[in-house]
Amino acid sequence: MSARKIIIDTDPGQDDAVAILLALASPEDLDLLGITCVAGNVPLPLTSKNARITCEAASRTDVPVYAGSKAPLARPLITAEHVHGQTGLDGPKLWEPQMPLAEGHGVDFIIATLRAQEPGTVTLCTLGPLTNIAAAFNTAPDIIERVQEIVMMGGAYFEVGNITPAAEFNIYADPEAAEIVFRSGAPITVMPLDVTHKVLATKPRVEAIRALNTRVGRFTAEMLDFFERFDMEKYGSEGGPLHDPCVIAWLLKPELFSGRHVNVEIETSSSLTLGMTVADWWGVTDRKPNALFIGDADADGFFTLLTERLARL
Ligand SMILES: [Ca+2]
Repeated sequence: MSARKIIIDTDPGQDDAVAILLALASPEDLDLLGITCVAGNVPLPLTSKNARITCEAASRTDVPVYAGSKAPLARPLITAEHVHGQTGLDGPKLWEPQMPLAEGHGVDFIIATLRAQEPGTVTLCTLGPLTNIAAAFNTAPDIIERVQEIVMMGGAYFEVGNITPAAEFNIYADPEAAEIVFRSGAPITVMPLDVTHKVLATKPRVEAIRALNTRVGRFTAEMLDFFERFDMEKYGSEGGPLHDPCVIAWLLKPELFSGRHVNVEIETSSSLTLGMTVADWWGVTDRKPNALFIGDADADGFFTLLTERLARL
């Protein structure tokens, strides 16, 4: 089987960077056509810089990195420096990337790629707010049916929220974009907080990555050293949740995960619950399922996969 073609849409973010590295470490499984950046964890100039730093850390400057949307569709930008640090990638010593941004807008790259490739052969991996994907669907509705699948980190049901009591950051940051994507009809797999909060970068797991004793191993461990502080203080958990790499791990080893096909609607108006992913987990409505909503993961299997793959870089 040939490698599955993917575009990673992202707002790095330490966990985004780990997801990108995992994809770059898996060329026989995943053909990374390009990376499109969006404002999210930090503003666009930083996310588009951090994506290039990550590619350079893996010596993969051949992957085109595009800047995309600098603000949500209909709202002011909110960011999460309180989680990720001022750079978005706090932890390792960072450098000014040498590789330039690819020319053109990330949204145009998504549209052009979906039109150029055979229908049903490109998967969109979304690791940040859904602004770029919704903008592409709005501008070029013909591409929606050409999408093989959207695999996203976003939302929550049992874990409810992390940026507000009711909402997960990626959905809350651009709920109108999320609504467009969930109503698009494209096949969607969701990695909500319900699963990512089970995939914790505990000390022994981080030390196993550091012990690879490679540039990528040290870079990753130093990011995770910083990243875990916030969640350990906030939740008292054993380590930071590796949200975004779940998206890539699912493409590599879906047997590590389990979930349900359910209906997911996005709250876009209530000030109290804005950005909530209203997932019909218990099937109490007759609303049509529109997403595979993941609920559980084999965390040890996930970290074994991640560590083995990072060792290749
Ligand atoms: Ca992210």
